[in-house]
Amino acid sequence: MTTADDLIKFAKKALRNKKFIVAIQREPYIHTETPDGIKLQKTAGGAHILLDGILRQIGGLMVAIASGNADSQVVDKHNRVLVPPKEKAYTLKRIFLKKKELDGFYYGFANQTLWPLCHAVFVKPIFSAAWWDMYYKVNEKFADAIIEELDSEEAFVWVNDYHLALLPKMLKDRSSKITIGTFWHIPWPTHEIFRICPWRKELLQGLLGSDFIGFHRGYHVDNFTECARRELGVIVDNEPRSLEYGQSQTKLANIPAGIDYHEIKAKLERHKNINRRIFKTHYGITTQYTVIGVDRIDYTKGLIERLKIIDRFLEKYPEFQEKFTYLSIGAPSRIHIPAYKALNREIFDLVEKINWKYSTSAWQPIYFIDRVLPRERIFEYYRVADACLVTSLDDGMNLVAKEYVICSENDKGMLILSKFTGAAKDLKTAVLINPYNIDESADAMFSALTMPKDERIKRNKAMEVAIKENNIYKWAIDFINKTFENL
Ligand code: GDG
Repeated sequence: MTTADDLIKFAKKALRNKKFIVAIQREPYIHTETPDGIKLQKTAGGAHILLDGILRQIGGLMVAIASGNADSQVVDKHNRVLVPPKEKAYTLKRIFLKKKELDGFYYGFANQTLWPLCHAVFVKPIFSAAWWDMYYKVNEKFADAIIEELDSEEAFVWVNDYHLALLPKMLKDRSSKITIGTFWHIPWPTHEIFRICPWRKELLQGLLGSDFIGFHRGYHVDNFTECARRELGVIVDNEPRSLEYGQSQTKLANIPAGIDYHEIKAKLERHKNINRRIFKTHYGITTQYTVIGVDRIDYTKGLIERLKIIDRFLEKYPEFQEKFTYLSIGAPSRIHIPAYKALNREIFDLVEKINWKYSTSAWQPIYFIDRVLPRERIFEYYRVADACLVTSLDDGMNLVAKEYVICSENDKGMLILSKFTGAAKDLKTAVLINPYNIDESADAMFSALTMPKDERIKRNKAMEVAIKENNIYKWAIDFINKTFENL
């Protein structure tokens, strides 16, 4: 199994004489004003938490957008601050955006154009020239911030995700001393979908500034290749996959992201006395079965379908009424976007409807907690929940699925996982569902909750081995290796 030490040793060798820079939209630490002074908070979420874990091990620089209301008060004149406060393991360089820039770049182009364009969930992307201009401008700000940090030395820049598709080319155009690896954390659509985007060529050209582009799954690699071939006429080499475009060569591969197995296990060790009473203490839940869901509140996560599955499950298996609770931890996300506002309302209405349909004076089937909880708390809930429901309609990977498997006890928990997550390819022994098929998914929930202990242990062990082997450190090593291969 690959460890943090392996990554440190590997990075020291591979990145010798090179500055390590991570470019990512979201910062993992924010500074906020409180009555007791400025406090530091860790933000919730996916990709930036993975990259924080890596930077804490090997050091370097992270460039990200400032989002805390006291962020500007703690940075130096180059907008830098050392994080985390005790370890001071790496430098966080913040980019400060005006509201108009954030609106166009983040709430506009990134999350109302690219996000729905890349996820097959039938939400129409919105194309706005004003948003595109802001997206371009903010990508340039990232390029400026990175170039400002470079002197004569060479650098390796790890670009993250759909917010920064133009950055690789912008960097390559300005410096020949930068090697760029880009990881695209969300799906890449088929050409039939991608071709509707007015800026499709610019997006592809931007990304092809990378020496390497990583995706979670092979079909994302294939879709990207097909888009680049049909839009830009790139020459495709398949062994290994690389695209030749003008003078540039970009390698592509799928490198499914892992999680920090050790960090989570160590955190759990400190909470090993937790038992099911935690649900009673925190929410008054006393039922025999508790099923958990943990997500950003996003239409890609299939939250409406999930509620319908629970409704159908209680209808079809009435013996579970009063014995079953679904606890949903839903972190509010992108709340300024109309589609997300509507989703929140729809969830609220459906929860109320289902609770009204089944509840008795002593029981309600659904608890929906719409706020961000501390990470440790989520791990405690994972540990004791009887099942975890992941119902994404399309998802690059889904880290929650992996976290749940390693936190839950092998003989008790069971993951019910949408086939449409990248994680489903790594966690083949989960109970796999098509979340659009409500009836079958309700049956799957029944079989997960009533599964014989032996089978449960066997399935969980197989998943645990896969997660342990393909952990975050292996992912990072593979990513860096692929970027420098044949250079
Ligand atoms: C993108 C891609 C890909 C959730 N609620 C709270 C909280 N979380 C944490 C979970 C998990 C993370 O957020 C969510 O990760 P996902 O992978 O499920 O989803 P996205 O945010 O959509 O991430 C995705 C990922 O990038 C990485 O490549 O897997 O496909 O869409 O870690 O535990 N954390 C805390 N409080 C909460 O309330 N602290």
